[in-house]
Amino acid sequence: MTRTLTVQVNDGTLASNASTRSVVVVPVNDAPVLSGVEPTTLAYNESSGAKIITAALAVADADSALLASATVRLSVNYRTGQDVLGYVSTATITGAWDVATGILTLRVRIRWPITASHCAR
Ligand SMILES: [Ca+2]
Repeated sequence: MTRTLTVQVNDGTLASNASTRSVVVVPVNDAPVLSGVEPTTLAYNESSGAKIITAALAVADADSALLASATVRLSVNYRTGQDVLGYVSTATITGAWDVATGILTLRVRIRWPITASHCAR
């Protein structure tokens, strides 16, 4: 996006001519911003099946309305063989659960629009 700077001086009585210069601002790729995950503790009864982790997740990206990938990680007290993260499969989303690290990675064949409908379970 081009911006125009205008410079003008004044001697205390009269103003000079105005001189301008155009400035082309080259955008950079800003990181997406994640918000909305509920701050309250989620109660889960052992062996009670899948449970949605968040219904309020929001993502914003100043550069694009499309995402390429996401990760969900059991970051504290992950128990190998007991804890599992899953996702809702679609025609465009693939997922990989890494049992060793407790990380669910979601990737897309076609970048998907940013919505909260792809929450981990
Ligand atoms: Ca971006």
